[in-house]
Amino acid sequence: EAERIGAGSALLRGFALPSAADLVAAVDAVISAAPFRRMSTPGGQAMSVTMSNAGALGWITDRRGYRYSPVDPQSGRPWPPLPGCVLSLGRAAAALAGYEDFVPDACLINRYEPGSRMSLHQDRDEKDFDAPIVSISLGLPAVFLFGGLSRSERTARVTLAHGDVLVWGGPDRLRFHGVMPLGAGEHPVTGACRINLTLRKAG
Ligand code: MD3
Ligand code: FE
Repeated sequence: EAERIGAGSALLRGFALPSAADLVAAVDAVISAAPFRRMSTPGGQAMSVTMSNAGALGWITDRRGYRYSPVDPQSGRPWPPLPGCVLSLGRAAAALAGYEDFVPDACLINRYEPGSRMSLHQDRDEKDFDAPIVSISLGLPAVFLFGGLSRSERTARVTLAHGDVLVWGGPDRLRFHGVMPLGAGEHPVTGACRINLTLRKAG
């Protein structure tokens, strides 16, 4: 059932489908307290994806750099708590992929509109690279790119659809990865966008 896409990774197609309605409602609740916003890279480029966070720590970027923050810089308040349905789904997915005691403290919420993309990067802002990252895709499909441990290695692509869950850990944790520009469309659950949740142990 789990597709291995690297030695430490698994693609669980449709794993989030039974809880998709709960997940979307949980995202809506988080966003009402901490709205999606467009952040800028340290170089000053606005990202095309809009973002928010839930959990003890949230990923942010601005002129001062990429980092995790316990407070939403837009409100000065802590990020909304990690929703229970997100946490339980993420822990179940991690366990299926062989990571039995995944305790995430951060959930980055990415919102893609048609044309939004994420260029090839590594996730290196977390303290502990031994913990996996769990990604939950909702809404419109996207073409996900995953490469190797150096930027120049060739990339493979996989389409991530509504309800798909990816677990990345072990030797795959530092692979370069990105998302191709989202195509236009309308999804019955999310409308004209894709939402990606990534659960991490950041601190
Ligand atoms: C592979 N998000 O937020 S999730 C990110 O679909 C990010 O929004 C993408 O890359 C998205 O940083 C991809 C899948 C993912 C997440 C983390 C990884 C794949 C990964 C870390 C290492 C290798
Ligand atoms: Fe990433």
